[in-house]
Amino acid sequence: MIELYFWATPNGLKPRLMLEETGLEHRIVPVDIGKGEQFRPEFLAFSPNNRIPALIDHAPAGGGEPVTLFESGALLQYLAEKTGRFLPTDLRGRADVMQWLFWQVGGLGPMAGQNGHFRVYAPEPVPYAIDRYTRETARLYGVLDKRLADREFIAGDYSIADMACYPWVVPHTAHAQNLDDFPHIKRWFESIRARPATQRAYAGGTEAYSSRKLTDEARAVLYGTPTTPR
Ligand SMILES: N[C@@H](CCC(=O)N[C@@H](CS)C(=O)NCC(=O)O)C(=O)O
Repeated sequence: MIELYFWATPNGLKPRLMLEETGLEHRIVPVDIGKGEQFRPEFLAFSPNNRIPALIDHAPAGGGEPVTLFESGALLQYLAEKTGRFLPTDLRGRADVMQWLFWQVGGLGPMAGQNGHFRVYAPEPVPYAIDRYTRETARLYGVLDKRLADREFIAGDYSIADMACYPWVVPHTAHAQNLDDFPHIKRWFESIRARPATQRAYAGGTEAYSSRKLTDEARAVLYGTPTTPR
């Protein structure tokens, strides 16, 4: 049995997609990051970066102690290796998927994340930051669009690279990106959105596990204003 420590954010939804695609038996453990549950000692004991998603596999391959993991890219890779799915085993195919997985966790995720932060959550408008992260998000969309121009998915068949990127393209409107400007992303996005596993992940992922409105308390918890109870 796998426990996924989850909140319905783009990073949380990456392993959720993978669990739905593979059908691995799992249990969702909510971590309300708006309430500061990511700072609970029992969570920090295996997820020391105080962020979701994280995972505990109580039945790892070969037996033994449970495996604990944090960082969404590491979760996706682990689940792919556990199931033998969505990550090729040949040298070139695997390297291709892994470079795009790293591109997402090191680029698209953080840049789109800052884009969203300065647009939605910053306590005061910072035009330079909004401009900087909007342009950087657009640049990365351009890279992805070019990549998808002559292939169905990012690297070979549908893979963990696609599952890493998709949840960060879902909020494209909030990040001031128009998919009409990126026709290859648009086609890829629609095809992933139509997958039954994607439908299940989002149907079961966004209502019960999201902070509907960011309260001052949640803002303080998440962004470390002086009232943060750390
Ligand atoms: N690099 C991490 C980023 C994870 C991350 O930023 N998680 C956010 C939600 S999307 C979080 O848990 N934030 C809580 C906090 O900042 O305290 C990953 O890919 O897993």
